[in-house]
Amino acid sequence: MQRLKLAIQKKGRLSDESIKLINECDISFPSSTGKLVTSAYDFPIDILFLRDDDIPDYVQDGVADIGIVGENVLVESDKKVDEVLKMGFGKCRLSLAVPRNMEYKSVADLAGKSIATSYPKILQQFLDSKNIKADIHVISGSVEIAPGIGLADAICDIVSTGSTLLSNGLKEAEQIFQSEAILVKNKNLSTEKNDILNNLLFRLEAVKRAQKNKYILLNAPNESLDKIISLLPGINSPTVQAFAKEGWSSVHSVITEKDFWEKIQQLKEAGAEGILVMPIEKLIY
Ligand code: PRT
Ligand code: ZN
Repeated sequence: MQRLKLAIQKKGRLSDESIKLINECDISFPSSTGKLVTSAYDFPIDILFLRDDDIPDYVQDGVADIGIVGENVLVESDKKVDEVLKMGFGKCRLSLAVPRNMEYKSVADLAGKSIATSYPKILQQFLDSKNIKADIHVISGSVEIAPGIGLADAICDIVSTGSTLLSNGLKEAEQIFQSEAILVKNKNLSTEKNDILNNLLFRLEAVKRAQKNKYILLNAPNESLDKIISLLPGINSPTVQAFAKEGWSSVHSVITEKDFWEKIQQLKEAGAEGILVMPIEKLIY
């Protein structure tokens, strides 16, 4: 039987979340043996631990069948792979930043300037789209120090909280690309490997959906049941059970994290009591 080869980052910002998500799909493998490849015990996948920059290349060439990588790295690499699923972690943006004391009104202020970056392709595309000509200096790390040491007038780098820019005397001027971790696959997977991938996706989607939803259990006075049910669409409709105490019912449903606190407030105002909210492990429609 074939096994699907999944590439994840060996050590870095995407490693822990990638491993956590795989484990939450009830797929386990020996932890940090220092090996480059390891086999899952209970699912037909082998896991390859790689540098993130190598993942698009390995997936394109079929050394790995699928991989989890930042969209920033994927787009910059320009490799031919299929995008399968956004993973919901590793969120960041690629931004242009300039010295704090530089007057910056628009991207036109960067014309003729030098910009240091590790993302020359994405930056060039952005500048072309704005019809701006600038000098791109490719450097592989510590991009944020370039203006301070006189290497460049501006930088284009990954920003998450913005504190690295701040501590290097820079300010964010333009956000040019939004990124998160993404699952990619080789374009020519065998039918058997595609079946394993679909099985994995089924689990991943159930876990991701569960993370976005909560199970809610509450007591409702019968006279408010209609109002409370209208607030709780559930997967189909909420489950309502008669309560031992006369005139009351127990209501079970699923609510999304998005409008969670607003919903709880509305439910309380409608007369709900004893509201219990619980995490969901898997959610399958
Ligand atoms: O060794 P390897 O090559 O595998 O790892 P790496 O050092 O190239 O990458 P790593 O682990 O730093 O990042 C992996 C991926 O995480 C990136 O490709 C992004 O998709 C994503 N990611 C999410 C980030 C950040 N957030 C992030 N904040 N990647 C880098 N940063 C850096 C950024 O370069 C800057 O130095 O963090 C700093 C900015 O952070 P703030 O919070 O101060 O704004
Ligand atoms: Zn890297």
